[in-house]
Amino acid sequence: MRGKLLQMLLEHEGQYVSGEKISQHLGCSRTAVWKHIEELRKSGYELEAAPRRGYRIVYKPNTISEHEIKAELKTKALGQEIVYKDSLVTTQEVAHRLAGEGAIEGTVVVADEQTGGKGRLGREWYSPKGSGLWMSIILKPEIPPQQAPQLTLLAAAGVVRGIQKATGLDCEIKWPNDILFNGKKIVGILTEMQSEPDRIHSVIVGIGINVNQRIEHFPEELQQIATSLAIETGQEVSRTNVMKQILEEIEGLYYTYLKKGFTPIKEIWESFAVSLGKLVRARTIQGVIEGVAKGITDDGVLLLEDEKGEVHKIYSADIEINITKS
Ligand code: BT5
Repeated sequence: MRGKLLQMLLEHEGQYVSGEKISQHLGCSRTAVWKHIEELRKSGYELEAAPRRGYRIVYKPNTISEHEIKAELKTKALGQEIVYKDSLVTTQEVAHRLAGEGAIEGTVVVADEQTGGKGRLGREWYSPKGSGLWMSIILKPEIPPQQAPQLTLLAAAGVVRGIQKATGLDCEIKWPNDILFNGKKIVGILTEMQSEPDRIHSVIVGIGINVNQRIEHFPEELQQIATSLAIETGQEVSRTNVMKQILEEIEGLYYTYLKKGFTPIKEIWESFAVSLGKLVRARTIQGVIEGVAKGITDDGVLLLEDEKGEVHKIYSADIEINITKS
């Protein structure tokens, strides 16, 4: 009920909506409407009430509101189903469970805080309360499992575009999954899948975005390497808007991908890639390889050309840029 009321007020943002219209829409009494308005006020919304004119929103708190997002989101699938929780261990786990239970494609799990946010290879993702965007998108593409890494690159390109729209910041991508601003990590992406050898059940694209943290809010070990949208823009950023823009951009790229394949996505990705053409150091499980990043293959594999002109295919690694030859 409260959600429906909020959605109605948001759809008429800036205008008054009469108590009568609201009570008709919600199918409840005017007194019940007033009670729901009070509840919205308690959760941080500022609502103006004018005699004979009705109610209107004058201030929205910087929370992640599924109703706010849905009122503004222009997508067919992504985010049309949103599962929001104040706190989760990790949104990935919940998304995996929901995908297994038949959640529709595009379902997004989002939390205000993660107590056990996951990075790659068992690493931790720092996900404090109230300042970031921690979300997992469920996709069900009909592609062979070996092509799933392409979706990490697709998501990264969508995130860069979404951040550009929401804040004007031009971020860069460091292969495969880091999004950087001025060399500092602002977003991390973790793609996991549920599959059989020849068929994908679902791909869970986990995206963690530092939105409103200040530098002193990061643990010491991250202060030199991490940043947030608020630090870089110098102002508080609406998490709802960032989420909306990113979901719209990823969906646009995803439909292009399903129709035309990876080539157009690859071109967009390459236009944001920071490492291409540079001497980089790749730390893989097999060892360290240094070389010039030549590009990525159609499977999203990084190509490194070493001093001897030999080209190495890098499937998974951590990349260091701006290195001096060792
Ligand atoms: C990643 O791993 O960058 C993937 C992060 C994915 C997080 C999202 S949030 C929603 C969803 N639910 C989850 O539980 N996870 C996903 P990786 O490339 O392994 O980078 C991890 C490393 O980044 C850590 O070892 C730290 O050095 C650094 N790091 C941790 N938290 C960070 C933060 N908030 N901002 C910047 N860097 C961070």
